[in-house]
Amino acid sequence: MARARVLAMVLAGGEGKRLMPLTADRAKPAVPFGGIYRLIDFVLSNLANGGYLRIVVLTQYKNHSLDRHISRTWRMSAMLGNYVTPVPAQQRLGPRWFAGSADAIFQNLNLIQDEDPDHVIVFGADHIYRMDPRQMVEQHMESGAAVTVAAIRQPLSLADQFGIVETGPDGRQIAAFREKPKDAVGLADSPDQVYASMGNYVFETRALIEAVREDARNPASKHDLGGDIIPMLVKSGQAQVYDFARNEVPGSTFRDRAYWRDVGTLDAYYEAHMDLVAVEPIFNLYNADWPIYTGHDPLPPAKFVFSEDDRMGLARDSLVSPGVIVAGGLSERSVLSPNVVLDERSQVHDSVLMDCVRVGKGAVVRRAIVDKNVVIPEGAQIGVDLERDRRRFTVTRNGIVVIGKNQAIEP
Ligand code: ADQ
Repeated sequence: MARARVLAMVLAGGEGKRLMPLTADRAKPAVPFGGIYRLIDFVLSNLANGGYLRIVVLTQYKNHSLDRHISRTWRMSAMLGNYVTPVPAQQRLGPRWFAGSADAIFQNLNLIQDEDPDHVIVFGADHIYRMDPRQMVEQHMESGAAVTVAAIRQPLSLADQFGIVETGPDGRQIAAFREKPKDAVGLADSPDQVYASMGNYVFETRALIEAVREDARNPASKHDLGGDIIPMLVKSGQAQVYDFARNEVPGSTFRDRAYWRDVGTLDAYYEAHMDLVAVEPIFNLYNADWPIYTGHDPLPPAKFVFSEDDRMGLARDSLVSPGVIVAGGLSERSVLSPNVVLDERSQVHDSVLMDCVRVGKGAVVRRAIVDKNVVIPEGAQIGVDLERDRRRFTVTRNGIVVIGKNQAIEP
């Protein structure tokens, strides 16, 4: 039997309002993560490792850095017809942006028709996880469903952030699907949890085309996959669930098996970083059997300069990227992105520093996310007096201080 033809569409048009100020001038999938990655690298690596190498990335807001990253890093050999192509909202159907994710697909139906695949993978672009998508596609093909929705158990308290799945007696057929309900109830076998859609779908091509066309004709629709298309297919009994807990990725350890983080809020983004620096990482970047691909300028190795008088010049429980210079400073439980400099006697604890951040002499940074190019002046204190920080920076519900890209800080 010939191998099924599969096209992958990655939805990368999300605005990411809840990640402000990190999304002030970049699309959410382009937000840097883990020192050297961007959020979109995780889904693209999962697809590429699974052998799905025909990928269109649907972009929209502030797509400059996203487009640049994709065309630089994900430029794949055109041999064998492989590609990863960013497709910006082109307003082909009149002067309007995409209304929702279903509209983004509707406006790009020509791409599906050109490729003529049997199945279309539609994955979100802003989650941290490892997944072998082949296992989901296999289940989808065996079942003959119009759509298969990947799902994972999440805390009941987060139910209003997700599409919530209820399954029928066989545990596979989706009996009900509600997008971000305020009144969800827990699972029978685990009352504190719900079964949440991961925003990753596999569609039978004809069913997808028909569904988005029908949706486009409906003036009452918000043209959203989770809010409109999936409920429509559930109603007609054509939707199945894929249980992410069953997914097995080569090289995954017990702790990071079935790990999935929606980093839609600043606190979740911060916590996902702390999962990386945990001594026994909860999400393991060092799995060579399922690499996460990314790209960077050629940079020199990280350098540590010891300062004899106060025994600094080191990093503990930290991820340290190329180009970093720890010049007599100290990093603990932190992620240092390329070209970060920690000056003499500076201290960085439990923080995420993005490219080219410089921490001046004797400055202290605690529980903070510091975006690109920020210079922390000599002796400054960040995350020490939250009342003061609130007047000059963003401070999250969990007390994480967030400093936007290029923001100037008074000495
Ligand atoms: P949300 O993430 O809130 O919930 P949405 O804002 O539509 O839904 O984003 C889904 C994906 O589509 C994201 O990757 C986003 O970047 C992208 N996107 C959004 N609008 C787009 C557009 N117009 N063009 C291109 N891309 C666009 C979704 C599901 C829930 C599920 C969660 C899991 O709707 O059911 O539980 O994902 O995080």
